[in-house]
Amino acid sequence: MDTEDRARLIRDGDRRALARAITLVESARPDHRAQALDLLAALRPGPQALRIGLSGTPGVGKSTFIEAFGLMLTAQGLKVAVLAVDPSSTRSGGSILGDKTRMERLSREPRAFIRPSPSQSQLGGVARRTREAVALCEAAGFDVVLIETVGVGQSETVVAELSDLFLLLLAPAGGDELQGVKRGIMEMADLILVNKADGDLKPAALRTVADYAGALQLLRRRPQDPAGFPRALPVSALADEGLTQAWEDIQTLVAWRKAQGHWDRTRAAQARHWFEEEVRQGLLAALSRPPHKAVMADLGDQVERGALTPEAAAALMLHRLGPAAG
Ligand SMILES: Nc1nc2c(ncn2[C@@H]2O[C@H](COP(=O)(O)OP(=O)(O)O)[C@@H](O)[C@H]2O)c(=O)[nH]1
Ligand SMILES: [Mg+2]
Repeated sequence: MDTEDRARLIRDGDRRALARAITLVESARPDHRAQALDLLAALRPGPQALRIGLSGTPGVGKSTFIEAFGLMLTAQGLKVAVLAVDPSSTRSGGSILGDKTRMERLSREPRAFIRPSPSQSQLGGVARRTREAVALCEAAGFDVVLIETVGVGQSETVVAELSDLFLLLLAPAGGDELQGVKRGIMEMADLILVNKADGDLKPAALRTVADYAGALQLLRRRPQDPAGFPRALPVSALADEGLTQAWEDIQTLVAWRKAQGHWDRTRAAQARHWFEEEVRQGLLAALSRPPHKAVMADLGDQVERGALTPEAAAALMLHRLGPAAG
């Protein structure tokens, strides 16, 4: 099948074609890579989805939230795609696969598309391919793309670079501590959702919301926020409570950011970021492929023998990569 056929099927919303295209962008084979680049280029410019990043530690209720939130959106007639950046997927064998059965109702919904995390060992690799999967979902006309990640520190930063909006899902705290959420992660959040605000946990959830609301006020004001944001609110994914409020807040933020030009500026800065990241990763990959791999090995040997200093050998290598690089 050629690029134009693939692109047309994806634009028409053919789910099989979309799934196959995501497999294509995840492939490391050079011929697949070339086809993937052609396809991504053929699909631009296209419609934009609202890309929502969602992070939280295991057990906080991400899958339950995505199912409830996704069903709320599809019930409104919106098309929702769910992707995952899961740095542990190689170890766990792809946890969202298990989640797909957990998100059973959403996966049966014709307006929803759920894609398990690609199995790659490197967070950087997973993230780059996920970014391309997001682009494919946008081209396929999804209104909302939810990008889930397990909170392990680094992956939130990556997901934030993929998203228009970043949601942090937390559980009610037992004591008065802020659950060890790192300041850097709090600073990325647009909405902090304290989940499990139901039953016995409700009072603790409301206290936690108040704690985080206070903590958010102490953070430096960000230019991309209207008054009152970022904010914390209680939700219950299980009881389907607070989700409408969360969606309203999201829409308020989006409308404001679009009107103020932040939306376009952020997307432009993200595009630049991913361009630079691709180049960095490409250079790194080139070092472990012919012809550079052998030169690296040879120079390394010389450094070991003391025939060259590390810095002199590095200068030689960089000069080989391109006279300006050194
Ligand atoms: N009480 C309560 N339990 C919840 C809620 N959301 C999720 N859970 C439960 O928390 C556990 C972990 O949920 P899951 O969605 O798998 O969390 P994930 O690991 O973040 O994807 C499950 O037993 C859920 O039933 C909620 O809103 N209220
Ligand atoms: Mg889960």
